[in-house]
Amino acid sequence: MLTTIAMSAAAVATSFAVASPALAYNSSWHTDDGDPGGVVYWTADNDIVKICDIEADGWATAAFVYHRQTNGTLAFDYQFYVGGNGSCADRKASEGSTFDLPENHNAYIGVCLMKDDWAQINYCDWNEVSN
Ligand SMILES: [Ca+2]
Ligand SMILES: [Ca+2]
Repeated sequence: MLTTIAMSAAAVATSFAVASPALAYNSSWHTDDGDPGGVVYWTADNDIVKICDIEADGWATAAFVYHRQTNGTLAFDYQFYVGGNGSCADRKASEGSTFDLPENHNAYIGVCLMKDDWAQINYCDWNEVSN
């Protein structure tokens, strides 16, 4: 009985720890399919790009991350994906140089549906966000 109570308390504490940062994102948008299967959350603080697969549709959710250079052109930074309805993944500046986007340069992020190990990419929705 004591073990059960302790585990419940730990589960509650974990869900709070996960929920808090999710409320602090700066912008969010969905993939372009009619009943969207993917969503992205952008947080300028720590350059957090979080994506979630929100539909059991046979597609994973992918993100493509660029930044706007001083000369106006876009520079590619990284891409990643997460598959499985209800699954989320994120990348952030604190994970290393690839993910540390330049400050005071807009980020340009696409959220897409992806399948077959990047062979099919569709329903992308792009947004340029300040950083
Ligand atoms: Ca930033
Ligand atoms: Ca899916």
